[in-house]
Amino acid sequence: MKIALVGNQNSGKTTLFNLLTGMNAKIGNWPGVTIEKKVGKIKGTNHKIIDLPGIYSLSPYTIEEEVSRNFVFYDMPDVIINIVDATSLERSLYLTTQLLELDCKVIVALNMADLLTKKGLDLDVNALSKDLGTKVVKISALKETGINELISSIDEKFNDKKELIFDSNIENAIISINKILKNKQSHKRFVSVKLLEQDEGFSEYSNLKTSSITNNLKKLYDTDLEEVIATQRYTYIENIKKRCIKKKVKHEKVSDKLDKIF
Ligand SMILES: Nc1nc2c(ncn2[C@@H]2O[C@H](COP(=O)(O)OP(=O)(O)O)[C@@H](O)[C@H]2O)c(=O)[nH]1
Ligand SMILES: [Mg+2]
Repeated sequence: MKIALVGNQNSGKTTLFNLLTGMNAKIGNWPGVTIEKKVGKIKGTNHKIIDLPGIYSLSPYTIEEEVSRNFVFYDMPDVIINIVDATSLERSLYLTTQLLELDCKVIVALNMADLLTKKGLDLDVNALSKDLGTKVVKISALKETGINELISSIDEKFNDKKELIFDSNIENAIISINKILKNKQSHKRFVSVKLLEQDEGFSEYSNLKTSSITNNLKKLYDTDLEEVIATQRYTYIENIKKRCIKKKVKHEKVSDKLDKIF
């Protein structure tokens, strides 16, 4: 199987990649750019794993985002491991909502689990997994916890993936565009959203009919559709956060209080 490791910068991608592969990686560059490409094999399996450049979204604002998105879109990995810094869920889930729109199995690896308690946070993995409709595993790449569960989840089947549902105007436009796209087109939902966002990287999929759907939808909002869609992603993430993150009440030790005073 071909596994893509996708996540924000500093989410622990390199640490996890090295741990999974045991440092047996082939290091090169992505074609045409001086961005490091690392490919290895997950220890004890036949799964090939590719470390993708650190990114915050699948929108083409940086070369890293372009490389990563081309890979997940065109190279068709069997599984995406989306590594997420569990201590900054809000920033990370934006990318997750986009990855879930692809026709690809996504496993969310909640990394830095060891820091949650220190930060007085608790994360409800089951609630998050239910919300996203996909496998969520708490791990610490540094402390090497949760790694076996992560590896074995690669072979698990879980088909109840839930994409975020936009407002009904947008959802109806997605349905209309889906009908126009070629039957064998992969990642239909992702492509439809990109056409509504008028993302230039996907203009080859647009035609008069899809443009007219996009233009009609645009008239319903004051701001551009890319912004409307982004805002709805953030609202969705905000709601997930409320359900899944629990702040623990901190019982400060006397010594901690003294530390603050002096
Ligand atoms: N506490 C803690 N630190 C981690 C964990 N995973 C990675 N780190 C640290 O986070 C920093 C960024 O990790 P790195 O693997 O370079 O992230 P990358 O930019 O996504 O490749 C490094 O200092 C790592 O040691 C973890 O599970 N727990
Ligand atoms: Mg790295």
